[in-house]
Amino acid sequence: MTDLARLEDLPPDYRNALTAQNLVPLWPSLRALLPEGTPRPNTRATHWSYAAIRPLLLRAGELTPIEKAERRVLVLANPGHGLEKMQASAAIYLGMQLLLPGEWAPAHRHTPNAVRMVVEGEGAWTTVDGEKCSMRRGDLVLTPSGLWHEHGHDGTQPVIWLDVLDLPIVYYLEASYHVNGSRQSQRPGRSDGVYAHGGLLPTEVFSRPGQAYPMLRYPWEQARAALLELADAQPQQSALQLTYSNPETGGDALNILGFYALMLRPGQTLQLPLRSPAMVFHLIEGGATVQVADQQFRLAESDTCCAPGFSAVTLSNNASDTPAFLFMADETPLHRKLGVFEMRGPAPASA
Ligand code: GTQ
Repeated sequence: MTDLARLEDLPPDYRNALTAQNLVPLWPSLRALLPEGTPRPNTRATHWSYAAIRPLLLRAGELTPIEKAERRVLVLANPGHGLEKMQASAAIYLGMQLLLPGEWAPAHRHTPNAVRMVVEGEGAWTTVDGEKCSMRRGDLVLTPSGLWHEHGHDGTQPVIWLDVLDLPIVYYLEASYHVNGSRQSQRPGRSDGVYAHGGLLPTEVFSRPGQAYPMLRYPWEQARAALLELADAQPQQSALQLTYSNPETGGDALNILGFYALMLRPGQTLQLPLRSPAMVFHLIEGGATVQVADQQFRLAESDTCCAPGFSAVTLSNNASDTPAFLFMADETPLHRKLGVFEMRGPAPASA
């Protein structure tokens, strides 16, 4: 590939004349903008240990009252983007949020979509669009773009959850903002049992349900049971993965990021295909190793890691007698909608 001329190859008076007119020559930056063959992501494969996060988050609980934080969150920032950018990948934001007993994180709504993956503690809830969603370990709760949400805690121990937002991409689009609100009146959770049976869709006879986001809470006990049943029913199948979906449309649960629950059989190693979107892995149960290109992350329960797009990812269950359960988030819905989604190579064989 031909080396292109550099900025310094141009005479200073010419460069100054360009700058004065808000003009920039393309060719010195062309290779960086359009690298050969594959992108050169800033996103770096990164591992965040829950054992390291937890005491720092609890200390934040002592240092900063909820009234002074609104959301008491430590952001899992990718050093490849610069920590101050507070992003895990181009489109994914990750944060660990702490709510102490009796605390209330007040109602607001914002343009970025969020989900919560509950990590620890009992008794917290998130009210989304008036619907009270209880939060138990492994549950996924959606707070889609524009819907009011607030968090409360009636239990006795700290509650911690992982926030996954599409904040970086919405911010980049200059479309990120929030509106504060007052305490919502609460209806009991509607979605817990309503969509619990795959293929059987509750049907309104007299009116259309009309809700863009009909299911807001995905209980872990249902996802876990579904994975175990899938493993039983499909003994030959290597990739045991469920997509958190909108049960009315069958499409992704949210518009920008995708969310999945994955099970590794005892002793299983699963090589994922090379794909364009960046991914996040969070270990719900068991022990797993995530290999991203030449880096290896041994995840303990509640650990989180990320992989840039187009990287070779291999997941292994560290245990030979028990399954491992992972929560995954990725940028697939966004890439598909934008027409830049790619998957390279054949579907991998699995040990
Ligand atoms: O709980 O509403 O991690 O608004 C970042 C922004 C959590 C939340 C975050 C938020 C929230």
